[in-house]
Amino acid sequence: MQNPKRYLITAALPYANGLKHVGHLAGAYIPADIYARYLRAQERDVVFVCGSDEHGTAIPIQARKEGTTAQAIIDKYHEAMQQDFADLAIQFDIYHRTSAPLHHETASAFFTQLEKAGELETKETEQFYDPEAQSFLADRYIKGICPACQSDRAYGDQCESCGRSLSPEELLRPVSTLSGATPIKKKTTHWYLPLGKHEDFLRKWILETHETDWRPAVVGQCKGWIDGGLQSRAVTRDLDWGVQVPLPQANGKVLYVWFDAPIGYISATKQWAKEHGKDWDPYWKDAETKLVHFIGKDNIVFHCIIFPVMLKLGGYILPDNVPSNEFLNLEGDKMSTSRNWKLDMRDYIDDFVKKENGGGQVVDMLRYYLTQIAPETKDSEFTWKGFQDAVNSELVAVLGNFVNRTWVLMHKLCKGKVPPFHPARADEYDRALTEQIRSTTETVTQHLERYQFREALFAVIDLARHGNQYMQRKEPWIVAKRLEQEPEAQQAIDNCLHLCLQLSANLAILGNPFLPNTTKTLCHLMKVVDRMLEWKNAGRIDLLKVGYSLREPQLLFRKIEDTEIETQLEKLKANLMSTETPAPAEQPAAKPTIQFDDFAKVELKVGTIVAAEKVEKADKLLKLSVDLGSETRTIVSGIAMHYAPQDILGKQVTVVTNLAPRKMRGIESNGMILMAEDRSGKLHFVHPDSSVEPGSGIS
Ligand code: B3M
Ligand code: ZN
Repeated sequence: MQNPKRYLITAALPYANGLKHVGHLAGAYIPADIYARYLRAQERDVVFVCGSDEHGTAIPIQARKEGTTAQAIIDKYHEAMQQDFADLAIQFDIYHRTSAPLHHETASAFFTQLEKAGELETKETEQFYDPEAQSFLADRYIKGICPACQSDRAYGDQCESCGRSLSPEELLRPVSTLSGATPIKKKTTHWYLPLGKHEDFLRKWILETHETDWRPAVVGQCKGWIDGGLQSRAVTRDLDWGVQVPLPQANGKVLYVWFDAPIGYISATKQWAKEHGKDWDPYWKDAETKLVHFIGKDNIVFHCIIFPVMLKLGGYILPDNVPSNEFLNLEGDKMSTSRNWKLDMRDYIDDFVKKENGGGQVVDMLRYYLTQIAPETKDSEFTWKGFQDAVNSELVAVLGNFVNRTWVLMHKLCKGKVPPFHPARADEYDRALTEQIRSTTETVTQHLERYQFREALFAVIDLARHGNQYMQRKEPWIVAKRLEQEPEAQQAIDNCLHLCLQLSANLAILGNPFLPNTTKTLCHLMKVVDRMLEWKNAGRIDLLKVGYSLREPQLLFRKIEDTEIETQLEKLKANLMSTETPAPAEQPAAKPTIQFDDFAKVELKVGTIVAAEKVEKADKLLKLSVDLGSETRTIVSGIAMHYAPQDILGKQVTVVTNLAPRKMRGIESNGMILMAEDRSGKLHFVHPDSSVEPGSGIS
């Protein structure tokens, strides 16, 4: 779209179920922020919206993990993510949340509109249901044995051990994670968005109109979906967390999180408009608005197929582009939350940003490196060595060095003032540099317009590199030695530093979308105000007025030391070790045969765990209270690495009740719980296949 009247920029709404890592940052937030900053510098009418995605099963699941409520989880992570983005200079115009009443109203009205227009279908299907908890079960709530790898860490959507995606039907011995009951199938009615009806529209819109301006990987994925046949998608769920379905017969059902989350972009815009006395409508309904969604590749189908159909049906505009990124790996391996192989934004903030006064330059270092390695066309990789190299050999040695040399020499040879330019003495180097400034402006602009952020950044650094080469050729410090015999040599010095200063001003403008803190420092050094940073000023060589006195030199960047990256690498490895499953247990040697009398000496009973807590300063131990019918016993058990206290309440277990008492960590343990150990070394309770009276004997 050429010269749109206004822009609406969105970045994927992160789930409020945990901190986000640098892969997320590189995938959506940094590119979106660069683009929004660039448009603002062009004085375009632009709104950049984001917010927390606070619905879906991910939230209550995290709540169970942390032993708290879903509300507490979203409050905690909404706050934390918002802070992390702010700390890394991601400048949203609004960071909203989908739990806000305005969002619930907006999403619910959207559903009603489609339902009233007859655009949704209902279907009755059989879904898994927990008869004990009296609740339908989302796939994630069903646990069982993986049919592929036999691990017991398999869920109804995916196996956590081998990564295979699963459907609940495939699980062996499925149980509900709510109650431990075996799920049954129960009929339920849901609302569906019939995507098949919109195939022609999608085909034309994506494969014809956007075949060349969208990234090939995005078009490719869309083509795959469309060619594969578009199935109707359920837009409601049986769940008690989310936006209520606004129909009386849908009591207890909520909108599917992927139905309500993208509507979050609209409600965020409404909230922003409200706070700024604006009208939100044209941003979503006027054809002259350019809508751009920044996302990671796992979100393509939702932003390019499902949401556009919803938008079309609702009478909204469609995205002009969906620049989606591939994944960012970390030190040779996929980033993973469950394996703790990741670098959270918060980790970087704590280890680098908070330790430094203001932290601006280390923020820009991360933004720089993540843009330089952005996975725009293929997966790429974050390595600490790569980070160190990018900082030391580019930011420090090229950009920082150029600015520092310019300022030092200008103070030494031009009395700290912008020297005049003497056209009569201009030479080919001056003309080449002037041309370089102009052409770089064009290159950077073109790349930004095409969402090629790494190329754009490369061109900016390359301009600084040209600055260094220019300085090296002109050698004003050598020319200065001739001044006594040849006073007019001052003109050559003036010309060189005049252009170097104008180049610095251009670097401030062109670098601003990527490195906003560095630009701030440059503005401080040049004693200029933000107005100078308007994009239309880029390419000019009269930005700093002759005779204007500038501040003393100040280093833009510091080096990253070897010890810093060593510390980070060690930290990563330590994190991984703390979560990695232990080496497979060795098969115990067979024990000698015993007589029945020997066995009969052991008293075994079924007990029910009624209380559980961690034992202080003992990683492996839980202190349990076990109901044995006639008595409740305290038993200390080495299962803390395998079970969280809140997850085992009510579980029935096998107890050796006549074992001599033993003290562990000062607590007397009266009995032992039998556990089965699997190949990976994980422990499992041994219990009756249906519930029995506590205290029942086992023989
Ligand atoms: N929360 C998924 C994700 O973070 C989802 C994005 C919603 S964008 C509307 O990958
Ligand atoms: Zn598996």
